[in-house]
Amino acid sequence: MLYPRMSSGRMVFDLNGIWDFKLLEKTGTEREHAGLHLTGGRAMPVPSSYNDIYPEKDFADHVGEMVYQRTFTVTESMKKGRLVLRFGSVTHQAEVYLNGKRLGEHKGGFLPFSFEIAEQAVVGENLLTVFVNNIVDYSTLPCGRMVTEEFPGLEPRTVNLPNFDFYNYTGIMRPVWLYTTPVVYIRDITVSGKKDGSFAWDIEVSGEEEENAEVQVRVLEMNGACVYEGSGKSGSGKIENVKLWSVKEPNLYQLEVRLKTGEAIEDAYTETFGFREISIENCRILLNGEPVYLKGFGKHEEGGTRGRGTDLALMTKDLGLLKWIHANSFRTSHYPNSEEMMQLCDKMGILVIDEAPAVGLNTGFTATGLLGGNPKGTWQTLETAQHHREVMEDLVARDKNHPCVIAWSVANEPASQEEGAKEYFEPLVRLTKEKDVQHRPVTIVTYEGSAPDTCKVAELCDFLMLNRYRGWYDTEGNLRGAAAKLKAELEGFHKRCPDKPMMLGEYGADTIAGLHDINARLFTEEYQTAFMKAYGEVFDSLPYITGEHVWVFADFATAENIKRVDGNKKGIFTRERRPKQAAYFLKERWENL
Ligand code: GCB
Repeated sequence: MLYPRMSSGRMVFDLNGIWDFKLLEKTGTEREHAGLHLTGGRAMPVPSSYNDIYPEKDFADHVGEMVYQRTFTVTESMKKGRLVLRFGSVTHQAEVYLNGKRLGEHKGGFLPFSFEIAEQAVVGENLLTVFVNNIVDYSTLPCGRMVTEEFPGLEPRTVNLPNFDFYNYTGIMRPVWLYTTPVVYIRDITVSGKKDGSFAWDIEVSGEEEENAEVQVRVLEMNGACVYEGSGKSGSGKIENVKLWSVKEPNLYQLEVRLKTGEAIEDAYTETFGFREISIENCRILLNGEPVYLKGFGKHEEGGTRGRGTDLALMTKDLGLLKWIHANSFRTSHYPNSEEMMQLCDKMGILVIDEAPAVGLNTGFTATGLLGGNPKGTWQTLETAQHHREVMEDLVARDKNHPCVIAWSVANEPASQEEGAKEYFEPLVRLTKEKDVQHRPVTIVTYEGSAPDTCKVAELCDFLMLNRYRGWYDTEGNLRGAAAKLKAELEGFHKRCPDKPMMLGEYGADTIAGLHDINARLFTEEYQTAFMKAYGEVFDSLPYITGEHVWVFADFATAENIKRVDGNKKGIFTRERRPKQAAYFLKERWENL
């Protein structure tokens, strides 16, 4: 799905700003009032998570539905071609109405969706109403559970328990746009470049008389110089002396696409891409033929007040800090990040492991600890398979052209040791590879419960990504023992899959900024540094380790839980992006790696 951009064939209108907002007491209600102006609504910024905008706890932690509303104006000329209403993401489900008429719905909180509205929109003022639902259950991604809470003397009530620790931020969290295209238009562009300068494009054209439309393409350097001209809906070419995209020199190119019927230019769109190759050979991930050791983090897209709402300043600052600490990569844990973030990573030379919002796929486990198992089994209980397929397709469709994306992560910490895991993931891995013309490596990030002799998915992965918390959730305070356990597990996986690159996807210790001790005690900055050092020594002793992603880039908000002191504090930076002591240790380690 193309990002909304202005061109000679397209206009883009910004629907961000202050909307009207109200929580709904009951889900599925108020639809009959969708065509009326909200009364008693509160001001709500878009894009933003709604939760931290006002001070009341019940407001922030509301489970169920809420309604967002605004008006916008449409002119006669905007209705001449296609008029598209596009949401960057609405978390987790949206049902959209225009002037009281239902346009449709979308499930899944971290990918874009759109509606064609030229027919429903009127010239003049239009009323847009969006019902948003934040419930996570065994059919959604991420997963959660509905449980009935019972206390003496109180009416039972249903509560929603996410199966993940990050706070369940909700709302219209990414930009909303209205854009126009001609009736015959560029529906999609796929473009990729290789390290020898060759490249291929594939343009999907839709609309009236699409068979008569001709496509012209040009490849431009970022300074605007044209280095290639060609034509056809699909084709390939080669550029001499191509400047490759890399971490140090993230050179980008643009594919300018023009759609003509007869002499008239109908539609035009310019897509950014890069020339680079990702491959795997002898336990190594190669970027442009050279081994690359991945240094970086699992990273949430969040901060104070705006929650997970798109914030260009914060995103750019985060990537600046990644460069400062000599990281070269991160994983978009545990959901696709915004399109703007992917654009920034292309520009700044950051390698991205692009993760689906598939976290919590483990019915025997919750964010607060073991549930005591589920006799039926995770893969016999979850109803996510079809939705997971749609999400993988949409994720690849959205991010396929980004040179920064070097791999796909299909899920984080599923019940990969349970019977049925292989059968669940095999078709998903296959589908992801089929949909990606670059055939990027695919992984499934696994947890401690999935050991070298029990994991059912290791062979499905192109590289292994393991999350380990030895020295924190077990062996706590005992880094000597933790390092020994870690090393034995890594050796076990290497023995099982001797040709696969292996990296840590998470390891970390909660650390209260400013808490110090003469000895490296739990929760102190000294312990976090000692923890990073102990893990680093293990990695350095095993030549087949191909990367280290620390958990986590910055402290982040979680649901309330006695294991979390005002959120998850495993950040190497605080939530305000100030470095903890371990940041200086990692900066030095990574500079020299
Ligand atoms: C994990 C999860 C991550 C949590 C982390 C923790 O294994 O993948 O989402 O935040 O552990 O700190 O417990």
